[in-house]
Amino acid sequence: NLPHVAIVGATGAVGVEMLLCLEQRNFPLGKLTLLASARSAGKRMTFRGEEIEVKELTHDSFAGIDIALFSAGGSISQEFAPSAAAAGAIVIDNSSAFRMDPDVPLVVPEINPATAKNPARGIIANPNCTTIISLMALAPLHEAFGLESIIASSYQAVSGSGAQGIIELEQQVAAIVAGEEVVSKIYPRQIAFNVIPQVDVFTENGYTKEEMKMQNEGRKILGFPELKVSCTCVRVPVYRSHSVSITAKFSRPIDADAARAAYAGKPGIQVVDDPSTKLFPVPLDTTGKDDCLVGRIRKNLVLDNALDLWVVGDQVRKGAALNAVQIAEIL
Ligand code: 2RA
Repeated sequence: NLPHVAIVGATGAVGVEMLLCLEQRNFPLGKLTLLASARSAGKRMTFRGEEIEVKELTHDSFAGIDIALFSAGGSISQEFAPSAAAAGAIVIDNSSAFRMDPDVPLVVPEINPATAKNPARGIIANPNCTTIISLMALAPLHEAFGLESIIASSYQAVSGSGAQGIIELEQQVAAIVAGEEVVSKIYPRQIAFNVIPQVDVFTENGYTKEEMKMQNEGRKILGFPELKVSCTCVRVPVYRSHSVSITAKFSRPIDADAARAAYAGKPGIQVVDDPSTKLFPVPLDTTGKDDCLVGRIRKNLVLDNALDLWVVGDQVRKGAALNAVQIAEIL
């Protein structure tokens, strides 16, 4: 008997992509239930040629559900994930609500798949998109050369703020072209033709929550509490893919050729790197695609045993929806 799957937050940017991934990957499911806020209930979405009506999320929505994919924000996950688990579902939560809970596995299927088995609380957490995309490029190198530290700057798409982020960028560009007033609702400054060095709120050490996720989640996923990370997360006027510029220091000597060799055969990551032909990854290459792309691989000029690289990935897909569906495939 095939599993009954639910998507919580089905009408959001990630929820829509989860449905697409389930369909495109021909996920073996018997029934699909779509859940969202009262505001979205009643909408109809298409899955495998069949129209499905979105139902309002309640604590009683999970009877008979085997796997519940959540992507409706941290507070919805905090409130409803325990009810879903209590009803017998395994929850795969895309929010940050449970990621650092010691009883909740934090999983990137290409890196630590075994941790997804038999989750103690019936909840598995999907890591932050910037962390997933960065680790897709770093995990193969960690395995071969022993990662010690990461210094990174991210260039994050507006889709990271959900559908509203995309709308804000579009509306601002249109206003500028029309010579009209530019309105910023979800960002502290204008995002069109600008970059904003703030993603999520600032914490007491001067880093934002988003920047600390790279360290905290990276340590947990790699099972490596000593990993050192310093990160600057920047919002850029790009629709869907995040890019990350990384300086990684290793305990063993490394060079570009050795790094390229370490990627050979690794799933989910492809090397796109030939500066002589202007070949390097850009956000437009990865949008809508499964794989992350890594390029600009070169020895760092300041630190020993260090490598600089540039990795790009679709933050809605591999950064969220696809990673969650791949965890469901493990189950
Ligand atoms: C962002 N990584 O880009 C966060 C959440 N998706 O806003």
